[in-house]
Parts: sequence; C-alpha cells; structure tokens
Amino acid sequence: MGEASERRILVTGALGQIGMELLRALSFKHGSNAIIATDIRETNDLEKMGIKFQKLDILDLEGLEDIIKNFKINEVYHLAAILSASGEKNPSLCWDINVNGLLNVLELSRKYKYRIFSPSSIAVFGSDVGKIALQNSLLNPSTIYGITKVTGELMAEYYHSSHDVDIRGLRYPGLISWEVMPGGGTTDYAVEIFHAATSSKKYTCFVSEETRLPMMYMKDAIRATLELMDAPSEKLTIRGGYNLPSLSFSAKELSEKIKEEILDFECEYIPDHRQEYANSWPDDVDGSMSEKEWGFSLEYDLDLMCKEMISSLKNN
Ligand code: NAD
Ligand code: AKB
Repeated sequence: MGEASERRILVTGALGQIGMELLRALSFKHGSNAIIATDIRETNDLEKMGIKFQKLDILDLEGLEDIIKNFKINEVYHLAAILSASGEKNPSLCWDINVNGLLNVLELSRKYKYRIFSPSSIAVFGSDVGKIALQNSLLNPSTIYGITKVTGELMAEYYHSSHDVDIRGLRYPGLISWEVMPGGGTTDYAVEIFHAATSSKKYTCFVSEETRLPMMYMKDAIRATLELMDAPSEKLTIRGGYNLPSLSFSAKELSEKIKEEILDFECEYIPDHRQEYANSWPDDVDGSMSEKEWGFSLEYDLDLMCKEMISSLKNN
C-alpha cells in the first residue's frame, strides 16, 4: 500500500452502527474522495460528508466487481452482515450474507489484489470457554451468527495462506455508540440503555442484571480498526480475528454507573430470548495478542465512556 492519499476505499454495510462512524474516521484520515460507501439500504445522508454512495447487495457479485473495477479499489472494509439476534430469526439469510457475502469479497480480491478488513466477534466463543476467552480458546458457538463468524475467520486464514490475500480481522466485543442505533444484536441493550436514560429515564433491559459481557466504546473500536489496517503485514500472525482488550461489566454495573449521572434513572430487567445468546458468550476476553503484535490499548474505561455517551446524547 502506498501513501495514505492513494487509498481507494470501499466500505460495505456502510450505513450500520460501525459503518457510519468508520466512514467519518476514514474520510478524516484519507479524504472523502478516497471513499465509496455501499449498503443494501438507500441514503442521502452521505452527500453532506462528500462521500459517494452506491446501493449494493453484497450477494450481487457483478455489482461488487463493477464498483471495485470502476473505482480502482485497493482497500475494502467489509461490514455488511446480519447480527446475532436477527440471525437467529433467519439462519439461512445470516449464513448467506455473512458467509457468501464475505466469499464474494475474498474471491474478487484474488483478481484485484485489494486489502480487506473483515470483522469477527466475541460471538465466535461458546459456553465451553468459561469466563475469560483467550485468543486460542475453543470456537464452539451456539448461535448461527457465531458459526458464520468462525467460518469467516477460517476463510480469512485460508485466503491469506493459500491465495496471498492481505485480510485482517478483529473480534469486536459489544460496541457502544450514540450516533447510529445497533442493528439486531445481543449487546444492543448496552446502547439502548443510554438512549432511554437520556430520554424517558426508564429502561427495561432484555438481559438479567448479572449478565456480564465484553464491551468497548466505539471510538476505541474505530481506532483499533485503523491501527490494525496500518500495522505492517509481517507483524500479524492472525488473520481471522484478534481478541481485543475490552471492558467487562454487568448490566447492573452499567445502569448504576448511568445513575451516577442521571439520578432519577430507573432500570428493570426482564430477560428475553437474547439472554441465552449472552449466556453463551464469555464475560471477558484476553486481548494481549493485539497489544503485543500491533500495540493496541484501550483509551476509554466505563466511567469515561458513560460520561461521553450521556453528554453526546444530551447535546445531539
Ligand atoms: P449493522 O447491523 O449496524 O450494520 C450492517 C449493515 O449491513 C447494515 O447497514 C445493513 O443494511 C447492511 N446489510 C445487510 N445486509 C446486506 C446486504 N445483503 N448487502 C449489503 N449490505 C447489507 O452492524 P454493525 O454493528 O455495523 O456490524 C458491522 C460488522 O461488525 C459485522 O460484521 C458485525 O458482525 C461486526 N460486529 C459488530 C459488533 C457490534 O457490537 N456492533 C460487534 C462484533 C462484531
Ligand atoms: C451482537 O450482539 O450480535 C454483536 C456482536 C457482539 O457481535 N454486537
């Protein structure tokens, strides 16, 4: 990859929770002209950011190839996906988009030689892992979403070793952000709670108060993504997905922290089907390989994240 200004970047699934914030960060770093955003949904919102947008279903191989050819793409951030809770409602669609969508991106990279960022998730782990997931813990997920993410990691390792594709991945924990609502995941409660706390001041949480999961503020996740993509290829021993240093807190600890800022906030806990998916994931992850191989560390702790989430939601 040459100088930053030479990058020609495609973002798939760009209108989602991560995509919209990644677009802002990429356009700040490389210029909005360097980017084309795509999603299966339509939008006019990107015009004001000066970013080109094209509607694209990631399963449309010809449409994807046209964009890659026409814009001479040399870097792809592949975010088009179906998340855990939506995936359980439609396993076949989840497999199709998460696995065959990635396959399209990988196959074309053999021909057009672009680099790929493809996120994995803490959902690759299953309940046999225990409280803390290590980088090389067992990968026996019980959700279809987790199964597609393990498959995606294996595909990334295979295309890297057998076809020399420069693909990189992170096992994101639950991501907390205020700009775009999350799209059908299990960790969505940790975002919804902030919206409720700053509006109605009441939230009914769909997991139990003791549910503890790995989480991260979106700004740290975006920085991790950019830092991984800037890391020298020879330093990276993992292509499927690095565990990331993460926060780990229970739903109750989160609501208590919010109450420190919003004194009259009330939270009740009525677990639904998503409790089962949360129970199958670890409480925490060991992200030391990310620290060791490409130098990542967290900037936001629970305290700082809560303060910034609440002030951002109040001011916007
Ligand atoms: P999201 O649901 O908010 O966004 C996904 C986007 O993909 C949506 O805008 C959707 O319209 C689009 N999409 C769906 N089907 C498509 C198709 N057929 N063609 C093109 N676009 C399509 O998800 P997100 O949170 O932004 O997640 C992005 C990636 O990060 C996913 O791979 C997800 O598994 C991973 N991830 C996210 C989190 C998190 O907490 N947000 C955690 C772990 C991993
Ligand atoms: C989800 O809950 O599905 C996502 C994830 C952790 O992958 N946020």
